[in-house]
Amino acid sequence: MDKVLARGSAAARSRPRAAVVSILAAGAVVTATVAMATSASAGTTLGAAAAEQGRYFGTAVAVNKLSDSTYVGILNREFNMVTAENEMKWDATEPSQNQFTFSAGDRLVAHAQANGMRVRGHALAWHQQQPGWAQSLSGSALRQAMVNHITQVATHYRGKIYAWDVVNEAFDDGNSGARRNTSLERTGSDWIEVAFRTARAADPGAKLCYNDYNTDNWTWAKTQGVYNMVRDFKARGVPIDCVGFQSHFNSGSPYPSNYRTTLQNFAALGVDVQITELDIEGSGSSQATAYGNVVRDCLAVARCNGITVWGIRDTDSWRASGTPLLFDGSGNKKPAYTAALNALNEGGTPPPTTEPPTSEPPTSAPPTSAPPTSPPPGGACTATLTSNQWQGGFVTNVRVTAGASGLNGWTVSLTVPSGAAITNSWSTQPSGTSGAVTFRNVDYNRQVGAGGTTEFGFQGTGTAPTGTPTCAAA
Ligand code: 9MR
Repeated sequence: MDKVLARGSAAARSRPRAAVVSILAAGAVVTATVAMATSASAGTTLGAAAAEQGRYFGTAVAVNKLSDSTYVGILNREFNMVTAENEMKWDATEPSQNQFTFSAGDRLVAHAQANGMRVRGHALAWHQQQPGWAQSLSGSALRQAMVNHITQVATHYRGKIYAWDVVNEAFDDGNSGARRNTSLERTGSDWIEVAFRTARAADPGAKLCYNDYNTDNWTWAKTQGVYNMVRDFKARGVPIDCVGFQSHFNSGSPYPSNYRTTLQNFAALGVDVQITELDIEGSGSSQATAYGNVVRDCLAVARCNGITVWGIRDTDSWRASGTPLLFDGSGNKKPAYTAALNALNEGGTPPPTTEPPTSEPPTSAPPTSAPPTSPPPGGACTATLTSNQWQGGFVTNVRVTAGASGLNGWTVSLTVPSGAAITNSWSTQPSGTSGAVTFRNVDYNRQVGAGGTTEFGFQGTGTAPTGTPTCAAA
């Protein structure tokens, strides 16, 4: 069988190394190389503009606000990634030991899936927002409770989470650069790597992130402390895929001019970087400038996957009095919104498009003719698949290329192999989960200019689909 080199999209690129190795061992199907979508058109929403750059734009969501029509209107129009502001935390999901309640988190996942959004999971292990019973534990009882919690929650959401904040805020503020002294830390200093290994075993398809605040300024001791931990984890093979920079900025912790340097230096360790809880206190043009700077810094770093703001309207914010978000209390766009959108549309460095070779090249004969460089004349669109397969599951990215007339709505049809099932999808609405499935555009990727491209994806159990799907104008 052919050897595989999974490469291409940001999703394929960032699959855990172990997953790539298992495909190689299994000798699965060859995947195609895909450059990221960059079309000339400007996105008119945050999500669409970020997608043009191969990134996402997300927000924290408070699930009880999903009945607020203004809130949901902005959410569905602007964002293509969501984080549960509180609903997936330890106190919310395991209020009594080993009794799990997932209903609120499940509501958010369902809303995301129905609207073509992805989900960041937040947060598996953290010293705050622990249920009372966990606060009273220590030592091996707490360690075991943490491992069980991570296993149960990550297993429940397996296949539905783009990235998990596995460990949150484990470093001290101040000048020590040391780890925070918490009951989790006192279970043994290996607790963070145990948390990552546990999460990997429970959901091998999710990117696993370390997430913290006040790690934005490269010169700060806390930043250096986290950097040294990530470098050590990469050197020792601890399964970490990404670092989340919360980026809660205010006068005490302002946007630092070396922010881009921080993102670049972490990415150079071989992890993705994500801006996970962005809010910037202030108003008017100074706030707008800072938002624009953050967006430009992310776009300048190939491995910066995307940006999540910590709420929608100022009144939704945990720091409401600081008016730190992109929409005012009535849901109107602020100057900060326009600055962020414009910065997205300026473009930046595309995400990585190739994976460095990890094994011998494919043994199969190369194609006998060059692949088409443009869609066939008269065809409305073409679609290509890039998949990454691991034992028991897969992620597939689909690239849609418009023909000479452009697209105002599209569908892609393919057959999911027997025994396989789709568990999650993004930037699309699938007609089903198995057998013959048709994927329809969502609002923000309906229009594709002539020769332009857009991407969507899905994750599933079993074997990834292969071949060339059918693409049609809707
Ligand atoms: O926004 C969250 C707020 O509703 C909660 O009361 C608070 C409790 O700790 O947590 C807030 O979210 C935090 C996030 O989970 C981790 N980073 C800091 C965020 C703001 O405090």
